Amino acid sequence: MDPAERTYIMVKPDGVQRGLVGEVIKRFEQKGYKLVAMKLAMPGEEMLKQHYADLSERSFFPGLITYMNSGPVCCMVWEGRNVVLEGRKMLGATKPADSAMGTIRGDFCVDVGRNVCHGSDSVDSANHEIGLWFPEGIISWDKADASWVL
Ligand code: RTP
Repeated sequence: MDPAERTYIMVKPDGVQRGLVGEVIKRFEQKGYKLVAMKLAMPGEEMLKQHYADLSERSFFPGLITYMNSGPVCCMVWEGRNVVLEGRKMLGATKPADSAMGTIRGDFCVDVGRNVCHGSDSVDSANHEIGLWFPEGIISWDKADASWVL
């Protein structure tokens, strides 16, 4: 278990439009994870097709790309122990009907085609997605001794 494990979390266009960026950030911060990169982006179709390349043969793929291309997304990288698996748990199951209450999808959506957020499903895909969405690189920082905020 790598304490510096990283995952790629993205608030999808419906989440940005509904003002849920802060909610997603709040949950990851409160859990104890560290934000190491964040930006708002209008990625365009080509980028989205690369991100979802493994789903290109699925019947819902065209609709997925149209939805993902309908507005800005908020791209983030979070760091911490077991953050890939724990992050997926915090998002909830892909289908909101299967998502437990208390998860982001369980609490905030009803439609698999508008399911608010994305999270990497393995350490390998996290590394791939972080490289895809943050080609400029990301920062590293240490949590300071908190005495200066008291
Ligand atoms: P994501 O990549 O967005 O985190 O989602 P996931 O791993 O939980 O699920 P995945 O199977 O990779 O599906 C990617 C996204 O495609 C949309 N989807 N629509 N209409 C449908 O039946 C359907 N199935 C999947 C969802 O937005 C899902 O998150």
